[in-house]
Amino acid sequence: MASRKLITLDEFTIEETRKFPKATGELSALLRDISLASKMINKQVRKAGLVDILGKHGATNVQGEEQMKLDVYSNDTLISVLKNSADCAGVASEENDNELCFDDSFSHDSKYVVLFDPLDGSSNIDVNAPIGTIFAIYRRVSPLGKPVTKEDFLQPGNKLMAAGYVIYGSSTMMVYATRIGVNGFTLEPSIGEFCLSHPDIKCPEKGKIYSVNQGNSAKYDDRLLAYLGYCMENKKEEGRPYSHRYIGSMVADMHRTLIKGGIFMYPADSSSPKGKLRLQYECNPMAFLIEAAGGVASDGKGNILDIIPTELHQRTPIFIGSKSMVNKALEFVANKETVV
Ligand code: P6P
Repeated sequence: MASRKLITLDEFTIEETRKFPKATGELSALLRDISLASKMINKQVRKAGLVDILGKHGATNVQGEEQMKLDVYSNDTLISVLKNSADCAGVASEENDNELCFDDSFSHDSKYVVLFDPLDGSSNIDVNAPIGTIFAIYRRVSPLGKPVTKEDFLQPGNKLMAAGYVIYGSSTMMVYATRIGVNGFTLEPSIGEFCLSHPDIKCPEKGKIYSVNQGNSAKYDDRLLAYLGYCMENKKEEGRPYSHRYIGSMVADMHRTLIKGGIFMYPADSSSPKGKLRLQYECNPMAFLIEAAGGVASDGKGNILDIIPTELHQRTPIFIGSKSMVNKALEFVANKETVV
């Protein structure tokens, strides 16, 4: 029996474009550019232990975090590919202090800007744990024909056009959301193509896994500790507590949450009053994606996607995943009934 036809990312995005007569194909082309950069990153990630690319770069980024060599390579690769893209007017990265407004005539007429964390979870690189690239695509708000401005990068998550991640794990997958849904593509190394493997992903309404760095518990407030206590108590209807899983790489913890259901949290604590994770290139893209899959994302008070950004690298607490689990957490943390 003939094997099922593989649908490549290129074929899929072209088909999706055809569904919208007014679509120009620029967003699809941008997604393909990001997939190209991720394949180049994947090539280095897969052999990191064999060449002198592992280990520290010797510099620190705007976050004050020690840069790993793969961080720098990944960042440089994404910037280079997107700068040469006909569809990207500028980028902002976790690794760069400020946004990069591409100043050439082509880019002046490009409609989109891309924000990214080029290699999230990089502290896991030298222990071979899953790491990933997170990206967010906005339509620019500044006028065409000129360089983009800071405002183009400070839009709320509810203005996103597309967002997603590439996870470099047991396989390499690209998962992205547009306003019409979430689809996952697995890299087929023998042909060098991302192929549709997880069409129309939905985040289960309920789950049994909670994901948080409990090592921070001494810094949590009483409401959050009460919720963690709830997670650890036997659930009468199931006769067992939730399971706890924490990889320490947002992309990996979020991919499991998306596929299996559950809740991922990086709350505020006494030493990080705004949480650790960054709004514009970690929390917003993941919130956009999880909501497109039927889940929810909150900062503990309201919807992550409604936060109006004021700084490019600002942080936010995050509670994200299966709707019923996030709302249960918010009953404890926000002391309100169903918040999102
Ligand atoms: P902690 C990785 O450094 C990261 O930015 C996210 O990928 C991850 O979810 C989080 O930080 C882990 O932080 O404090 O638990 O090590």
